[in-house]
Amino acid sequence: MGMRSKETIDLRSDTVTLPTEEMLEAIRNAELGDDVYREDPTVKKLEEIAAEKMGKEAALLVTSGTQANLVCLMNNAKRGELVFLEAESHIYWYEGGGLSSIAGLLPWLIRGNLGAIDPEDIEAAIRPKNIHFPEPSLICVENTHNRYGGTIVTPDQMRAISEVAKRHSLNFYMDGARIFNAAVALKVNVKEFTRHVDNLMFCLSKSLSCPVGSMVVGTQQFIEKARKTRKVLGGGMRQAGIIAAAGIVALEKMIDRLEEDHENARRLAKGIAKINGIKVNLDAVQTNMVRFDISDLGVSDGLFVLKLKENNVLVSTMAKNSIRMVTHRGIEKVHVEKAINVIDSIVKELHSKKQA
Ligand code: TLP
Repeated sequence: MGMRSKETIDLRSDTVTLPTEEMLEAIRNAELGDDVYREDPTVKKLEEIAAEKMGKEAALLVTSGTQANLVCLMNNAKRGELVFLEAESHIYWYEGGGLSSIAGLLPWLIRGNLGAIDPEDIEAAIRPKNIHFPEPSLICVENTHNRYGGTIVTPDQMRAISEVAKRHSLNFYMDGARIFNAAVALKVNVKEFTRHVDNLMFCLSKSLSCPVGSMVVGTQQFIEKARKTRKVLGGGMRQAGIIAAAGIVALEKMIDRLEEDHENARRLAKGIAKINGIKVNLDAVQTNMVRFDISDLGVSDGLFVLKLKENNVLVSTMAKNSIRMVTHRGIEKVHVEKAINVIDSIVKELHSKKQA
C-alpha cells in the first residue's frame, strides 16, 4: 500500500508514503467539528498527544512542514532580526525564501559538521550590541538533517547549542521534520532532543506515513500566537479532524517501525558502496536516507536519475553529482536489493561506454 505501483521503487522521499488501512479507517470514523472555532475533538486530541510526547505544554496542527517553519520563524523573531541557520538547512534551501519575503528575517549561515553546528561557531558569530548590527534573536537546528543525508544532531550537541542560546537570550527552535527517526536510531526518548529547544515542529506526512500535516509544539503562549499566525497564512482549517485522525494513528503506531527504514537504508548504502565509481559516506547513513556521489561516473546527475527511472527506480538529486535515496514504509528488503542491482547494472553500462 506504500507504493504507487507494484513495479516502481520510489526512493525520492518518505513523503510519498500512502496512508495505512488503519489511518483510512480512523479518517472514516473521526469525530469532526470546525477547528477554527476550536470545535474539532480529533484535532484537539492529536494536539494533546503531540504536546505530551514532546514534553511541551501545547501543540498545533498545521498544513505542512514549510508552514510550520514559517509560523515558528514569525513567532520566534521580529522582522529585520537575525536568525542563525545551518548553511545547508531546509529553511534556507527549500522554502521559497519565505523566511525573508514573509517573515522578514535575515539569515546568518553557519556551516556545521554533518548538519550539527559547532556551538563555538555560533558564539563567535554573535556580535556585541552595536548601532550598526542587526539584532540576533533565534537559533535554528534541523534534526535529522536533510541535505547531509538524514544525519542526527545528538542530544548532547543540542544541549550545548541551547546553552549558547540561553547565555545570549536567543530563542532556540528545531525543525524536527524527522525527529522521530533520530530518536529511534539512537534508541532514546524524543524528549532527549526536545527538552533543549523552546519550540519545534515535526512532520506527520513524511516517515510517519500520514497524507498531510505537521505539528508545531511549544509553550501554551507560543502556540496561541502560532494559531493566529497560521490563520493569517491561510492555514486555519475547518474539519481538520480528517487529517488529525491519521496523525493520531501515526503517533500511536508508526514510530517504532522506523527502525526497519533505517535497516533498509544501511543495507542500501552498503550495497551501493561496493559499486565501482560510487562514493557513499557510510558514517552519514544514520537514519532513513542515503546520499551518494557519482562524480566518477562521467554522467550528469540528471541523466543518472533518468536512467534509473527507465528501470523503475525513482531517486532525487540534491546537488551536482549528488543523489539521494530515502527509505520508508513502502520500501522492503526486496526493493532494496532490486534497487542495488539496477544501480549496479547502470554503472556497469556507463563504465563500458567510457571504455568503448
Ligand atoms: N523535505 C522534502 C523536500 O522539500 C526536500 C523532502 O522530500 O525531504 N524541513 C525538513 C527538514 C524537510 O525535509 C522538509 C521537506 C520540510 C521541512 C518541509 O516540509 P513540507 O514538504 O511538508 O513543506
